[in-house]
Amino acid sequence: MTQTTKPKIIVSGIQPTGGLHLGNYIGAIRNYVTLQDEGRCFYFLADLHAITQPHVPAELHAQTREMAAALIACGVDPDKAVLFNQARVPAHAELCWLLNGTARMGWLNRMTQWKDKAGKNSEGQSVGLFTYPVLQSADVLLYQATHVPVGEDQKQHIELIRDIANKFHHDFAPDVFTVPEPLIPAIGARIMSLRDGKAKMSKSDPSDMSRINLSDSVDDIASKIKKAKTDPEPLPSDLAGLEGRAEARNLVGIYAALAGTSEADVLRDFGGQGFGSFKPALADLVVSIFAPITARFKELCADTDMLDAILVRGASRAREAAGPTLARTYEALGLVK
Ligand code: AQP
Repeated sequence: MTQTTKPKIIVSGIQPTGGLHLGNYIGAIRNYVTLQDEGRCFYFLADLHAITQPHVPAELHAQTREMAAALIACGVDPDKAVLFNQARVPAHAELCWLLNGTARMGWLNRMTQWKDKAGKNSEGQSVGLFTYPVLQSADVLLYQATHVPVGEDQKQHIELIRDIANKFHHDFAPDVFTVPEPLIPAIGARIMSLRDGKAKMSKSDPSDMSRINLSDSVDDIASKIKKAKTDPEPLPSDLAGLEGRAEARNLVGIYAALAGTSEADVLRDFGGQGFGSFKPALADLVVSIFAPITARFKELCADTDMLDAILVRGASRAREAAGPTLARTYEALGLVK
């Protein structure tokens, strides 16, 4: 089915494997909020993905609820978007299994996230970590998504979703799924660690100093930015001067993304100045955006009944929306008539 004839359907998820951080916010969640007024949105807490790595069962439910609070605090409106956790919608796991017959080992083997996470110990990883992108395909294809807002790290997985949908159409039946497009922000698509300009800012980084969390205090944010790794040179006046300076480029990119301006404009304002003056300005900007969200997040976290009710209602809406695609997939595979 061509997308031009269809209204926008937007689907994306976030793992409740830790707190929401600045990379998630700039790379994906800000976009979730904007897109709510542009189409039908399904935003989910990827708790089924979270169990592909070691986790503490007693903590997962609370973390899922907290991530729901974080999304709402950022501006996701559960009356506009369908907000739910995957585990309450069994169609995700079901469609994942059905698509396992179409996904190819070679495709999954090429995924850089798999290679990065498995490292030298691929034999010791869970099968779920390997087939993680097939579950992602199910997440997106179930709802006939036209667009998937994600950070740059997920671009390869969206390509894989497209490959799986196209192969399924070729092998079994046309037009069962919509082939989705990624929506990746022009600025801030890959926010890097504050400790290493070559590593992605991530919830799973063992160093808390590598990221700014939604739960951080104003002092934490100022201190993390003050201690962020940089080099001794002042900021250059143009983009060419950031060549080979990954940490400086990352901080300039964060500033530009949050100020809604370009990296070139940031350098026009701060070029020639040292990090001693740039870092406090960046910290003030981050605090001005995160502090109100953090305050709201803390209020929401206190109301667990309300958060559970939102997730139960979201799951019921998601189950209803997922039903027809799941049924068509069973039929196309010859499993039911
Ligand atoms: N550093 C980032 N810059 C821009 N976007 C990012 N995203 C994640 N990190 C960055 C985007 O946020 C959404 C949720 O992704 P996730 O739940 O996989 O987030 P994470 O922080 O990367 O989580 P983990 O558990 O720590 O996973 P790994 O180990 O993969 O890093 C996605 O849209 C993602 O693109």
